[in-house]
Amino acid sequence: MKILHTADWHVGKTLQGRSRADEHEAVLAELADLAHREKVALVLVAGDLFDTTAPSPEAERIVYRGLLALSEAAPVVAIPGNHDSDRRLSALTPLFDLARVTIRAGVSRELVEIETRSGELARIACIPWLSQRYVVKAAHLMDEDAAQNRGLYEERMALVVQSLTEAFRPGAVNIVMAHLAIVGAALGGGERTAQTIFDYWVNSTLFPADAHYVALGHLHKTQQVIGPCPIHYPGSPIQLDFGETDMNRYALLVEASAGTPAATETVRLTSGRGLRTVAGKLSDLKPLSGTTGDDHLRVIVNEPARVGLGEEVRELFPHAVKVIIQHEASGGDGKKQLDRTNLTPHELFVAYLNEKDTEDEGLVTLFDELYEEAHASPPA
Ligand SMILES: [Mn+2]
Repeated sequence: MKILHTADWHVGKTLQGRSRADEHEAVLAELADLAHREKVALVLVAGDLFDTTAPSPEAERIVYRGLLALSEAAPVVAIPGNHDSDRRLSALTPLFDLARVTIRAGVSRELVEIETRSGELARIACIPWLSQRYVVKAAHLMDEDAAQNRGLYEERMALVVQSLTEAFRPGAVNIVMAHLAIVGAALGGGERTAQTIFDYWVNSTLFPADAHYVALGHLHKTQQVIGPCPIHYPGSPIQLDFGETDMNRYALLVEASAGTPAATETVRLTSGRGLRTVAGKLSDLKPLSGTTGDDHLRVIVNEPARVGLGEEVRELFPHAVKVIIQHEASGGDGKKQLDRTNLTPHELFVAYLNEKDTEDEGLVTLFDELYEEAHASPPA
């Protein structure tokens, strides 16, 4: 049977406040076209459909219509990722069931079964994103050191995978779909930092050799992971972050049968706009004007700051979403030190991210949550 595997849509993600809704709409339509054209028997969406757990109505419209459009080509099975709200998705489960879209928001021993028109059976063990706090009991998180907790997380994830895949059956196409990070795999860029730290990485050896295919989400770079069976990340369908090195985006077409391990083919997706960084003195940048197509640009200008420089750069590059003026002062004292004395922890963290040239609202929210948690008064 032919399967379309995609993940990490991150619908709702903006770029310096600019909406990317049109790109997301276009790329989901491109995926639905691909599913129709290739007559796939099954579509797998391995988490991070949304960029936040509280998406805008526009983001919801795009994702839900995208899922429905895919389901017109073939049955769809989806799991939440670390950016999704499992509760929001699980609330919609009964409605989506009516439309051949199965959303598995929690862990269940009952595998999802999809029978194709030709009578082939796919059995899918679904493992949505599980936080360390969920998998390793809170008490352990407080007692043990980080390395031990990582071990515990991995150990318990292995138990989860094992207990679900025990239900694999000869004669069916046995699939694991999961949202997690595998040791040795490469980050694509734009993943949420706090949840890509090594606490959450597991070894590919926890997947069983009798899985015909492991459909992963979480890392944004298209890649195969070495392991006991075919294990793949499709990557995000549009480029999400300036830090991403590969501008090409893909979906995976998987050919699987009960008799052989799956073979995959990468299919290039072209709907999203590129994210590109150009850097140099104004004289270096001028010749590049008009050569960058409709790519979103980050422009780093190596000139002393002066009034009007930003506007000049934006005139050269109308698609510039970020202009950074970065002049290495000769003999100066380097970066101006920020006066930190009167800043709140929230402001300090935002200032730190700015210094690192990172903008991630999700990360700031996570920081705020953790800070609150750490300072909450203990129960009486
Ligand atoms: Mn993701």
